[in-house]
Amino acid sequence: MKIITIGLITGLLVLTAYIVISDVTNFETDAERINSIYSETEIFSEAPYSGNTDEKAQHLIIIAKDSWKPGCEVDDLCFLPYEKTINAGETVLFVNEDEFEHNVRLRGDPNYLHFPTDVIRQNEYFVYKFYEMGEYQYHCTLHPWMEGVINIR
Ligand SMILES: [Cu+2]
Repeated sequence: MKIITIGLITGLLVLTAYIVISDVTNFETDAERINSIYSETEIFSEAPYSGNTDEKAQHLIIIAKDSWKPGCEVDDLCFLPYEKTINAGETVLFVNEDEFEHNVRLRGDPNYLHFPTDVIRQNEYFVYKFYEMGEYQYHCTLHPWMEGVINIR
């Protein structure tokens, strides 16, 4: 009985440690990915006329590969991650890892994240700074199944 209890406690500790470490790793991966997007200038470039800030991005949203095909919405995998919560005044980098062009527009609002005529081509990115609190539902008008949410708190 004692051995089983010790075994269970050890198992729980290992599991907790794994969850904590993988969380931290994910966070670092996000920041590292932003850095590599900025530094790999032979691959990634800033989309012309997009974004609203020259500041460095703090958060990352990826326009997923093959999101031009219907189906990514089934598991909310068109924009990665589908939902993100950030603080007011923070910046988000949107990068297109799909081979087709996309846009990112706010839903049900004349506001936009970038100009309607503007598109983000493969490996292009733009940075947007969110000032006002609220829930921002956005989508791609070229592929209406592509949806995502940003919560500003
Ligand atoms: Cu699209």
